[in-house]
Amino acid sequence: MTEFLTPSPSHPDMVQLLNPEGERVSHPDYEFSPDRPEDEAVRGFYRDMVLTRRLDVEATALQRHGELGLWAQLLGQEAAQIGAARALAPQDFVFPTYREHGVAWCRDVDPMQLLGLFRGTDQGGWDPAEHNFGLYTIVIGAQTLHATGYAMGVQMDGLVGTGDPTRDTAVVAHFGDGASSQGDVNEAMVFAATYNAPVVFFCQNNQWAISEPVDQMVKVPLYKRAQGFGFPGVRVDGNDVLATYEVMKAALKRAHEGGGPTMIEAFTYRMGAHTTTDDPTRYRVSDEVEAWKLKDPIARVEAYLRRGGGASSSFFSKVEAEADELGERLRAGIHALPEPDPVALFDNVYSELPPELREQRDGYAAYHASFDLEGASR
Ligand SMILES: Cc1ncc(C[n+]2csc(CCOP(=O)(O)OP(=O)(O)O)c2C)c(N)n1
Repeated sequence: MTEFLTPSPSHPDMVQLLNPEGERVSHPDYEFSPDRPEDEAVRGFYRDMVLTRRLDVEATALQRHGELGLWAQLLGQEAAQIGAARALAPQDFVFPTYREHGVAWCRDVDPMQLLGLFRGTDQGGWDPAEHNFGLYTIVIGAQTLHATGYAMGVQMDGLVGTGDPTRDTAVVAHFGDGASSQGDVNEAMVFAATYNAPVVFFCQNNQWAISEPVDQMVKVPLYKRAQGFGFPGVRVDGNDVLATYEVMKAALKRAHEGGGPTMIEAFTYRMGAHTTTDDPTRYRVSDEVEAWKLKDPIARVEAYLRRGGGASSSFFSKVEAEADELGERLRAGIHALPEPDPVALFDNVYSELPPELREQRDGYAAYHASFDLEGASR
């Protein structure tokens, strides 16, 4: 890969506040200043990341046992997501892609609802208005347009630049490095820039769009794209939860105050497969994965807390016990979910199904019923 796509940890263009060894480092423009005592905030981040990883590991195992149709792992991207989500104000609204399990966690979406979606028992079971968290989007990049439109609406409702921190509202669009090649993303950025919309474009550059490496798609660093649209772009170490939190906080503040859009490129790595249907050993070398393991987002926070005495060993055991409980809850909960109804695919799209789709639905229902008949006649 070319140098500009693989910044060194000390690269001035990449904001980092906690290095892979778990040591605090300084940056001229960003300082870690959480809204709680520092150690308490870091312990909170650690807990969020460990529980999110456990959800991911359990869901992956459940898919392997045939309990889920598919799972999109977030392994390695916990810091990018938790840092970004914990910086949000309650009234901010998030438009996710399909891998934002850490953001869902921070927005209080019950993990069982994520499992229901990937099991096919519902088509996105949470109420976006209740959580200020949209439904997962599989069509890559589509949600960036929704986010920009929503942000323009927020602006028209007078919820930007009021000076009231409980009212000023920002909107976040999550997307990946691959999605940045989509027309939708570029259109969303043009509109956001021209209307000065309060939107943060949060790109998790996890280096791969399924089997396509980022340097096959991108000829300038992603964060520099923003400049072309006329708003700031920042690259942050996406495996550093402290830095991600601060960079996101600054971008949200700018949006709240009426400063307009920002693009954040969280430089991270997808340590697992694209989804459970993918085999990454066919297109990437294990050396790369091993190198990124040394930058594990959770290990560096643990090292920091242990070294500096920010957490006792009983804290770590408590979080581990909580993760075990979560695992048990998910494994038990999956059996309580109903069998997916394949024909439900046609529900909730039109209030009245057009004749052509009704025909398709009936044909599909008859096809499924034929299996039951075969079974019965055996
Ligand atoms: C419009 C559209 N084109 C193609 C696909 C197939 N597809 C699914 S995921 C993906 C790659 C996405 O990569 P990236 O944006 O980097 O996100 P990541 O999965 O790495 O988080 C593609 C091409 C799709 N879902 N939607």
